[in-house]
Amino acid sequence: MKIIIVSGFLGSGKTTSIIRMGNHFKNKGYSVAVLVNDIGDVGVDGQVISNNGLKSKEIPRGCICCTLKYALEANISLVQAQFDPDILLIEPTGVAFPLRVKEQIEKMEFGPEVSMGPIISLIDGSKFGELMEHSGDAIIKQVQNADIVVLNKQDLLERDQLAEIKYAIKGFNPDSILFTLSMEADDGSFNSFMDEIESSVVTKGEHAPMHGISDSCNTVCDDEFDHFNVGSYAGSYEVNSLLDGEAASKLVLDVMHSVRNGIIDINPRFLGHLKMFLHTGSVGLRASVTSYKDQPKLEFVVSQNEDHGSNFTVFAAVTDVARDNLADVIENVVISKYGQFSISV
Ligand SMILES: Nc1nc2c(ncn2[C@@H]2O[C@H](COP(=O)(O)OP(=O)(O)OP(=O)(O)O)[C@@H](O)[C@H]2O)c(=O)[nH]1
Ligand SMILES: [Mg+2]
Repeated sequence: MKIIIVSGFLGSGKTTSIIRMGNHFKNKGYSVAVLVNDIGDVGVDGQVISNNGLKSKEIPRGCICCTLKYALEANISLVQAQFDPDILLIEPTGVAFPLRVKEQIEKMEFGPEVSMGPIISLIDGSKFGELMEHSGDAIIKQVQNADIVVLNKQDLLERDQLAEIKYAIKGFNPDSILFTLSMEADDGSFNSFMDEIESSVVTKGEHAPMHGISDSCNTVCDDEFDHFNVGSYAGSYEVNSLLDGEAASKLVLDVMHSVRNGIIDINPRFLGHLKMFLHTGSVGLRASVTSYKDQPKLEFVVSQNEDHGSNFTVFAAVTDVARDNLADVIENVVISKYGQFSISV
């Protein structure tokens, strides 16, 4: 089993990339599983990934590079026992430094059948300036930790902006391989990117040595949250009826607009990720906002889950807003929709 870490700041496109990469690998005959780590108490990405046809496990509530390193080890073993994939894609949280995740895995005792592939770091080109202004050192460190850097969301950038950002990234990590991509667009660059990943998976991954886990990095992890100054909150709610597509979109858009406005009242220039997933019957609806500038983006996926009830998960991790304030905003917005949509906690 080859492990590939797909990292990058909140909302940079990790889950989008993992779904696309995973399905690309599957089409080439590899078996694939995904481990996703969310900062919040309830995860969103695991549901999105499994609704897109990939086997996944979620590790919520913290960071797998330190406080959850035992959960990481247990989950890698579980994935291996249950799915025995050729490739395991790991999505750390958006505030993680991926080299630490790799180092933790290298200390685990998996034996020669588990080895490390490349670290990929994504960067959202459309927010490059603001990200650098807010937490430049930490963003640079994520780039420096990578073997392969993806300058993502090229569809939102002009040609001269792209050239400037590429120049800066090359300066941060001259040894990395840099791809400029749009993970959502269908052009040839994605195939070149996947050719590079495939060749490093097949030929270059080193075996993970066996050392046993060290206990040394809890404080470092707290630093990571500090580096980005991100607060986070997640809530999960039951919807007591099945909604059709129109009602589902209305609920998600209503909540998204209200939560986004509530966060803007606290931090008018927030960066991060406000994301929601509504699963109702055979429909999954994913919604996303990655900064104060974004309008909500909705995406329907046909649910591949057996469970045909309805549930709704709301997650926010944003810069310079405390967790309690995020909790107030989200809970108040959801409560205000209770009557209209028959939601319960
Ligand atoms: N325009 C554009 N949007 C993209 C691209 N890639 C991802 N997105 C959008 O960016 C948003 C965030 O994408 P995700 O894949 O959820 O990002 P993430 O890094 O997994 O986010 P977290 O797990 O919350 O840190 C979603 O609305 C995606 O649709 C891209 O290439 N172009
Ligand atoms: Mg994600």
